[in-house]
Amino acid sequence: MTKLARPITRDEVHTYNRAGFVLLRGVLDLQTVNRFRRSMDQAIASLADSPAGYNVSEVTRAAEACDFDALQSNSDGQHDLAGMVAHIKATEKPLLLDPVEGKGSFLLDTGVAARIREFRKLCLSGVLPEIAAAFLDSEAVNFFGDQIFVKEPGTRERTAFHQDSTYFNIEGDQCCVVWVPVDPASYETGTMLYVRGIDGKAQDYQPNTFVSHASLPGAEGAELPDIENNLDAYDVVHFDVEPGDVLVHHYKTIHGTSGNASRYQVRRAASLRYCGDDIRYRARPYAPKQLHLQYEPRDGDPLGGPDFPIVWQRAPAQQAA
Ligand SMILES: O=C(O)CCC(=O)C(=O)O
Repeated sequence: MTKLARPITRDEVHTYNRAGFVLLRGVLDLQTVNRFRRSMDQAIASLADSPAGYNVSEVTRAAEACDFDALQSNSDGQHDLAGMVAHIKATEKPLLLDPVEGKGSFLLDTGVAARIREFRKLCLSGVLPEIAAAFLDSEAVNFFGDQIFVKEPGTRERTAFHQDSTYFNIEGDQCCVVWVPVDPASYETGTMLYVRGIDGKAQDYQPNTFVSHASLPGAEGAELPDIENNLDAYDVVHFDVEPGDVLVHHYKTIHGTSGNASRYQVRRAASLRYCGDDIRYRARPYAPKQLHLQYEPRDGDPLGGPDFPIVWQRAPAQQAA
C-alpha cells in the first residue's frame, strides 16, 4: 500500500487551523503523483464524454463573441451556459482574463472519480484520505467529491477568488480541500492564491461564475470584494509548488488562481474534497449540478452511501475513551 512520503507534522496541522490553509512539501511519492497525472490525462482525453466537462476558454470566447447558439448547444451539463452568460452580461461585470499571449485552454471536469477508475482509487484509498484525516479532527472521513483544473500554457482565464463552501451542498465545519498539482506551479503558471484577512468562517460569500465576479444566479451570501482588481489592497499569499507537494485548505477559505502565462508549462491540478463528522447535507439550488451523483440525500442527512463513502476511520486504539 502507498504510504505518505513523510509524516504530517503538528506544526502543519496548527498552521491549517490558524490560517485556513497549509502547504505540505514533498508529501506524495513519485508513484502517486504519476498515477494522478495519468488518470487526469485520461479524464482530459475523454472530457467530451463527461457530463460535467468544460473547455472554459471556449465558453469565454463564445461569451466575448455573444455566440449564444454555441452556448445554448453546450447548456445541458452542469450549467445553463447561455443563461449564465446572459446573466454575467446583465451584471456588466467583466470576464476575468489575464493579458496572456497564446491560445491555451482552461479545462475543467467535476466528478472524475465517478468515471475514471484509477482516479477513484486515488481518492478513496491510500494517502489522500490520510492527509484529509490529519486535518479534519474527525472519527471518520467521507469523500465528498472532486474536480480537475487544467490550465494549458497561454491560458487567459483566471479562477475568480471564491469560497468553496457555497458551491457545495453541505453545511458544517469539518470539510477540507486537498489540491494536488502534478506539474510545477508558480504565480506565472497559476498556482493557488490564498487571501489572508478575510475570515471565511465568519461569513458565507456568494459563489461566482469562476470567470467573472458575477455570482451564480440566485446565490445566497455576501458579495466578495473585488480582490482581483485590487491585489495590492489584500494580503494574498501563494506558494511555488512541485509535484509531490500538496495544498490543503478549509472549505471556507478564500482562494483563486491566475491564468497560465507560461509558453510551455501546463498546470494540471486535482481538487479533492473530504468531510468529517459534523457535516450534513444541505441542497443549495443555485449550486452547480452534481451530475455524477446516484442519490440525492435529504437536508440534514449525514454523508454516506456510494456517492460519499467513508474513506478513513480512526483506529480503535486512537478513539476517544
Ligand atoms: O486550480 C484552480 O484553478 C482552482 C482550484 C480551486 O478553486 C479549488 O481547488 O478549490
